[in-house]
Amino acid sequence: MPDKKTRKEKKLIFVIQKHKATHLHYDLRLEKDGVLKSWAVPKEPPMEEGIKRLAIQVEDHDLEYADFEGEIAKGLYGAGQVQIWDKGSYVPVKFDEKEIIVELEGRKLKGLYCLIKLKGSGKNWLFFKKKLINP
Ligand SMILES: [Mn+2]
Repeated sequence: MPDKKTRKEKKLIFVIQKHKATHLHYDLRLEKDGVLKSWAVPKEPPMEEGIKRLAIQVEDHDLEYADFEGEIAKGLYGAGQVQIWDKGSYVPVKFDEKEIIVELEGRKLKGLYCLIKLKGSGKNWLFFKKKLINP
């Protein structure tokens, strides 16, 4: 059984960047194996249980990108304003190819969140706050 100290050492970066590109979306990023695993969420990420959001997996980003805010110039991929919408750390509970459960410690998103890969699709996932069965 890992003690509290061990859990603390496992804290990893989590960030959500609000991105006003051609279509407004929210880029959810989780540090994993030295990169930021990334998903584009077309609607505001849920702060409460009971709301499920589509999350489209996109290419990994460098860790340094977690601090990026500013303007991506016209003509470049993703042109538009990027601002950090939420940032903090997370503790992985489960992290595999089809299911990710994380405990988020952000300013807006706190608690257990799930990313579940949709069957038959290469990159579509569902992102939602996990219902606590025994609170
Ligand atoms: Mn984006």
